Amino acid sequence: MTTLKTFLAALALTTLSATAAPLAAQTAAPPSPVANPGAVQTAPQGAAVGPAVAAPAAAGGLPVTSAPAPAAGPTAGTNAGDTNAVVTDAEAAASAAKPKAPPLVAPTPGIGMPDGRMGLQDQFTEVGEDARTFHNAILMPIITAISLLVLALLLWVIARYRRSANPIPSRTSHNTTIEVIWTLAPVLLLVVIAVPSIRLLAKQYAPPKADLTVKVIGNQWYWTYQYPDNGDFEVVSNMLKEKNEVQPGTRARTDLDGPRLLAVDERMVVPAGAVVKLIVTSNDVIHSFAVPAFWNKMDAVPGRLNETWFKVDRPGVYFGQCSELCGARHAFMPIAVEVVPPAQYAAWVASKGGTMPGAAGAANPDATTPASPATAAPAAAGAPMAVGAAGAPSDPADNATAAPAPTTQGATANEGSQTK
Ligand SMILES: [Cu+2]
Repeated sequence: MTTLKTFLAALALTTLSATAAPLAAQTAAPPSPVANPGAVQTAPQGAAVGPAVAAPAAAGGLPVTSAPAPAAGPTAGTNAGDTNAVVTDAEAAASAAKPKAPPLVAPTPGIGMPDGRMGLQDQFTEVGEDARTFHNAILMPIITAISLLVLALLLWVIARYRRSANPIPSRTSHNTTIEVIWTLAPVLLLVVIAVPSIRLLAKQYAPPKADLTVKVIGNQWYWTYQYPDNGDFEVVSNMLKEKNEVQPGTRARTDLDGPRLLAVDERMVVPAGAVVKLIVTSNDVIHSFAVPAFWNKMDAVPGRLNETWFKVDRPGVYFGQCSELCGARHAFMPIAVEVVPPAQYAAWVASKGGTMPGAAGAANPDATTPASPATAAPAAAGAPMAVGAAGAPSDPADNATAAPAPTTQGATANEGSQTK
């Protein structure tokens, strides 16, 4: 156990040294004496995060995510799962044997992806349905009618008032009746459009109480998804390349993964029928999280938490793309959301080293509330050790270790899931 902690601390410090002061790396060199305070210090931070530490206290596992720097890129992110296992207070062997992930859900052609048809994609959220109806039944007919009316008027003027047919032009400059009509008609039309438009807008920004919160983070050029309600594990999602683009033996895209340029190695998985709250932010530049079949499009802005939501009842895979020009590989950071039955979601969470809230874990996937009381336990356990560590003069390693913590904290401290 102590060896594991030492190893973890060394790992954390080495990772950090890439971004933090080089001094940190030097301090990490003497193995146990310095490394241990580092390990001790990461623990209370994890405790401060809350739900991340809390649930496992009861469950026996301890997936603390404070160790890896989430901003450090795909490799660090991918390691997160393993590192979590190492931190576990229970036997390392037990956590090493994570349950296998449930099989991939195969995408349905034409659903949740473009398929050559004109118009909007089929919608799978209530907001999407409303928006699609609004577009197809109200906006398009009005736009078409106005365009045809203007075209007809133009043609009529061109034909009727051409010079050969109308040698002496009228000198009329005012006509009160027609002026009132062409002022009032557009106003009325806009009012008619405004009513369903504002209703739809309000619906998008008035989410029901969330069953699950996922923090979506844009990176150049991939997405990470954090699950604060399920032990705060993180999934790093990269586009899958074609078979002829990768080294032999490397995973390439198959039809089971999805269409070319949309398939990813790790999907965002959510339970069907649950209200999923997305907290959208970015690590570097502005991205945009967009899934057309859900009617979701939300900017991912560094330093800002944007919120959107969806609730999808139909299990399946739905694809989207980054929709804000974000750099060289903007076109190659697709989004894949896999909606699965709740039981399969639980299996997936377990395969990622996460935890389901509550004993049954089915009725309410929102972990925050049940987890919160447990937060006290690790904090209390960690406190004396933390004091001991703090008693030692703070060295550069302290600062270095503290640096990455805020990144994970943002995901868990949302009020919506706490009030649940
Ligand atoms: Cu982007």
